[in-house]
Amino acid sequence: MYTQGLLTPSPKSPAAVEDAELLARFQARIDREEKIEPKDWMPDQYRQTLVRQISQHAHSEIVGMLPEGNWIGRAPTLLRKSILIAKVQDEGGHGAYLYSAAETLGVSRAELIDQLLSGRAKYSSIFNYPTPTWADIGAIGWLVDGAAIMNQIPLCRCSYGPYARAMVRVCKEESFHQRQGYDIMLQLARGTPAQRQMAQDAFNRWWWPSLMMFGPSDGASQHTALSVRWKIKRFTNDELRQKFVDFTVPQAHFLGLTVPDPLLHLDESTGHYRFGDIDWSEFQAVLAGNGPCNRERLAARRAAHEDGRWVREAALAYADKLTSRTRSVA
Ligand code: FAQ
Repeated sequence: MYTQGLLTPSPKSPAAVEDAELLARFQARIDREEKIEPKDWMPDQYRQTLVRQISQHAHSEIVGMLPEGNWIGRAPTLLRKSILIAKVQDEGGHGAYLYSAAETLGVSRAELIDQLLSGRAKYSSIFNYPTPTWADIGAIGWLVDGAAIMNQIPLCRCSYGPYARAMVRVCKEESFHQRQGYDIMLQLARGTPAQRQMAQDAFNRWWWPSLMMFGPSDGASQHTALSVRWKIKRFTNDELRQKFVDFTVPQAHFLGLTVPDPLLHLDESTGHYRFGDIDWSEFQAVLAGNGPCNRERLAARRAAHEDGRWVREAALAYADKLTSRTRSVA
């Protein structure tokens, strides 16, 4: 889709000394809302920030297939099953677009996947939680995809062209995902007392981890200031978290669910919902690999990678065969 050949010198070469003039011109392009494209000059740190964020995002989509994949064989109806299969496939597609976008920055997909499987790369904390009931599938669609949309709509205006363009389609699909999740919750909320309780329990499990998806609070976020200056991020973590709370609490009320936060209240003077403190020690534990499902998730990805080895080898052998045939004809 995109070439990896850069017309500008490699950022590691002496010719790529990032002098003040180049940086000023680069910042001026960003300020004029011009898109930065793969072959354009960019500061090394801009490139590194994008590789880090886009690859973590890609890994999140791929690992994010697992909690819901767990329910494909147990979805309550044929319709729910086919919707869930489509959703999980979409997430795999999002991972593929995002790895392609990262590759435009000069890093290979194989290298990125190796970082994930060796445990060196991060992926979203949210996918380290279990899905014990069908209501968890509703909660993921409603809350996790809802949070993902809140975060990703502004990424459609990210300064880096390939990432911004990939996000447009991703957001359209996430919107369908969010609606299907809300629809599951609505059906459970209108169901028997046991079904309503199941919906409430899943909501209790996913509410706080969903708020953590937006990342550390602004005071603790290492990358936000620079990413906002470079228009990779258009909003800070806390701004997006607040938007999500304001958007989601009325939806919870419509479902007749109770937000599991005794401190939550509407601040009439600002129109924003104020919420209690997030347990950042839980967030840090999940990031350190000690969440409820971290080990299980990585083990599943490693097994899938091994299972797919023969496909990669066969594809490479076929590509080699085609190349040697073309050579012998020429
Ligand atoms: N989990 O300085 P900041 C989805 C890390 S996709 C794990 O604030 P930044 C679709 C952060 O990487 C969900 N790590 O960092 C779906 C950094 O670590 P590093 C994924 C986290 O980048 C739905 C450190 O903490 N979405 O849900 C988390 O400026 C359903 C310091 O943080 C994206 O990736 C976290 N929650 O802001 C799929 C969106 N938060 O690299 C399947 C794109 C922070 O220094 C089913 N990413 N960290 O070692 C972003 O917007 C940003 O990267 C943030 C973090 C906002 C996540």
